[in-house]
Amino acid sequence: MRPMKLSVILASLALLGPSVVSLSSSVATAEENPSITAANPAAPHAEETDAERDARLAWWREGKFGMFVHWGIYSTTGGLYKGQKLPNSAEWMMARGKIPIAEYSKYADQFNPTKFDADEFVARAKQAGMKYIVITAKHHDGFAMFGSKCNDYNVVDATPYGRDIMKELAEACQKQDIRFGFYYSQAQDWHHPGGFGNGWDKTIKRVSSDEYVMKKAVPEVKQLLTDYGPIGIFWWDTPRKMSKESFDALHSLTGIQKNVITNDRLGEGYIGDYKTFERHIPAQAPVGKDWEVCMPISGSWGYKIGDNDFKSTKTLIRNLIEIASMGGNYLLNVSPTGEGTLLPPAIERLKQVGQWMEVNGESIYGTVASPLETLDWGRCTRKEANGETTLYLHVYDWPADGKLLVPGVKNNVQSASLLDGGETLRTESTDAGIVVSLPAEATDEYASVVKLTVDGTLDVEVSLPTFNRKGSLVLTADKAYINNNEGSQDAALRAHDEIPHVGYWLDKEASVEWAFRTTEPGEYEVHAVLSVEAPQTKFVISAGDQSLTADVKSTGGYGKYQEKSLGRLKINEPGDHTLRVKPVADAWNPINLRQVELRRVKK
Ligand code: FHN
Repeated sequence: MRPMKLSVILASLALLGPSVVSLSSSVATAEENPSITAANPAAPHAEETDAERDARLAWWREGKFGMFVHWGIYSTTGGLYKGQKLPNSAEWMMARGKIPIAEYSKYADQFNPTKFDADEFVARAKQAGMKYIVITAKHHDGFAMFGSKCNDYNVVDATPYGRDIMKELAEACQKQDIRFGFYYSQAQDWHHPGGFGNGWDKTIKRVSSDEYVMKKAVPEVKQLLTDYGPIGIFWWDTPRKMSKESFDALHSLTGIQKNVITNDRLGEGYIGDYKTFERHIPAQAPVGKDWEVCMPISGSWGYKIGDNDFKSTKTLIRNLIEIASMGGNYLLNVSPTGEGTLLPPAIERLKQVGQWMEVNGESIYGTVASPLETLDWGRCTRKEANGETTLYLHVYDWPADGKLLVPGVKNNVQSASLLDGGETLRTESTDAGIVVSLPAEATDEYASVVKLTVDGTLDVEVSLPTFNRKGSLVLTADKAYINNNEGSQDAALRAHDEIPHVGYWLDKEASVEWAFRTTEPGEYEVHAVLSVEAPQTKFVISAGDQSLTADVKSTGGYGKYQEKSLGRLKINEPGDHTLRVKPVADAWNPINLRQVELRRVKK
């Protein structure tokens, strides 16, 4: 089918018009909420000033901590198919089990979460200290957890439950002052004949992805951004190659809510408002970017029978602290069952995290990255206001001698105290930094927080790998961030002869990246130490808008590492950059990557 002209798409968007019909009256509609406007074909936020952007992201940067929810008809099965456990996350069961659409759709008949209570659900997130909720309005299986107006494969029309869960949650969030957001699988849709990802159901009479986008994704995204009140976040996922028209159409819809915040997973260069990391905390924070780590509280995103891999409360609290100390947000996922409740281990951990946040929330909310180097006793978050800086020292390892060194800080101390209880603490300024005298006992088993306020700002520069005097920069696997795609074999850090490498890199959607700094424009030879078993493999190395395609021949086996010269890269602007290695989808064969080296080309 000939790709639809943008004008045709926008005309059809306009046809959709501002829908004012909403299923229940209490969620604000376009009329009642000026921030909800008719489809704005212009590129949302294109004209936005930095100040306007800061204002729009302020609540999100202040909130730091959100709840992610993966819930769908797959939750009725707990990931079991014909009594068999399927690999990976439960929401991928249709794909892992290669379940035909006709068979999978029948799970909707069983979806009846009678124990679900939207107010109680939101209250649980609020008690845990979470400031926003992002829930799967539609995941890859194509099932809508809201009353989709463009097809009846949804919770209102296709389940015995028959209620619009998204509407009830939107209301509960408004009542409890929790920001509400939608996850929407814009490309993968294993139910629609034009959706991406269903290669196993041979009964599908395929149509173009443009048709899928125009007939399903666009009307649904529009409905979600029009009929459910103020939407704080729109969370795209697993981008796939679509037509420019389709990307533009989806992107332009976010103009319906001028304050909505979007992530970086729409694809096609639509980087959104913040960068996402999944399941792992990056070794280095992306510089100058807003970012968020999403992570399951257990192993699977969707509810999975037998998934008892719950992270401890200690791990969850220290993840939140770690991420905040690097300047990021934490989106912690929970997995409601088919009945609409959370499992006791999740409820218990949320409660305990909430108890810690009750006492220590000030050391997380509204903080920014620690200016200090890696601390051996814990982590640090920071707030700057009214000409003074407050450091929140999250102590994991309470010093036996009661002396806590805050290295490198020379500022005059105003005050120091324990956040829990407020006990005043003595301090001493030394050449090494400020030494805080602590009482004998830690105040908390997870992290004891010391509040240290000093005059002025702390001008400690965040260090990033940069070039040595010879003009060389070596980026090793152990310092890399690995972007994995869910459901696939995880590319991960491994080692041969105790030398770390990124290995098991079967998935062509996975990529590896490093943050680094240059101090001058330059051209660089790119060398890599790697091993390849297959006769040949291709991947792209990019930094900013510059990239090169590496075409690498076999090294004779995964254990046989060679240094390969891959070509040159120009980096015109001095500053902070991200070097990314990403497979060429149709020419990829796995490699084990030990390191990438940039060598400045002498002028
Ligand atoms: O495939 C999805 C997966 O099911 C889950 O939704 C995660 C959450 O970030 N995202 C994709 C994998 O990257």
